[in-house]
Amino acid sequence: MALSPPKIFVEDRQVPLDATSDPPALFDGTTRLYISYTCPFAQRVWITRNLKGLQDEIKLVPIDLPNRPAWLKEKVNPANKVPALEHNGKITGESLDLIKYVDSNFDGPSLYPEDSAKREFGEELLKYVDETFVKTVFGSFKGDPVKETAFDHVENALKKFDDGPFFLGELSLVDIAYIPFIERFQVFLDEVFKYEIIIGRPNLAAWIEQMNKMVAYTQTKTDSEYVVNYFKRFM
Ligand SMILES: N[C@@H](CCC(=O)N[C@@H](CS)C(=O)NCC(=O)O)C(=O)O
Repeated sequence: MALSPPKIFVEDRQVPLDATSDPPALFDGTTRLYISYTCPFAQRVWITRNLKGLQDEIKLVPIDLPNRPAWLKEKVNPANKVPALEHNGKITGESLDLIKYVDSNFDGPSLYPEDSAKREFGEELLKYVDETFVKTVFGSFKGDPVKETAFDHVENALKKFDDGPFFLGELSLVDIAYIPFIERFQVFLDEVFKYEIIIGRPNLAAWIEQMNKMVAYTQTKTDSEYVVNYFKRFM
């Protein structure tokens, strides 16, 4: 099913819960997505929720991770991480599992095409993103030029289906999996290494431009200054 235009639904950000905050009324039937406003993994699930128009069904619970409440580990997620989704009396973690879970178990436009060739390529790209792309680019901050290969891989992947500017032609979970990291890498590599990831990569440039037209995504973006300062720790 083709994706209908996203609802323009801009939410105010709430003050994140910290070590002094009480937990929400856990397992009261409310569906809650525990995030940090700066976490790229949590951002994937947050974008998925927004694109499917689930702002009322899935309540966001922002956490102040550096000063996180003890109940995050004790009562919500034994891994002590975000994202975590509280739904139907249980908690699930892991962003790549969660975006599929939210897409399959809630209303709203489907974010994964039915076409088997697209799904097969989608699975390949979902495997590549955390196992190779993110690791390779973070590794390059220490001065290794292999970041070129990782962005070229993305550029070539974007050429595969020409029925739209997205990885699988139409917008899908694959775009959602990559954008939080590409957003951050673009800012950081430009600011610190004067390396512009879109130069010589027209498909990547067009894709970033399209992503930035979606309020469901743009309202989840992290402040550039924060990204630059935070990523310096990986140099
Ligand atoms: N593989 C996990 C990674 C989640 C993750 O590392 N989240 C970070 C924030 S961006 C976190 O909660 N870190 C807290 C910690 O490691 O103590 C996923 O994809 O959801």
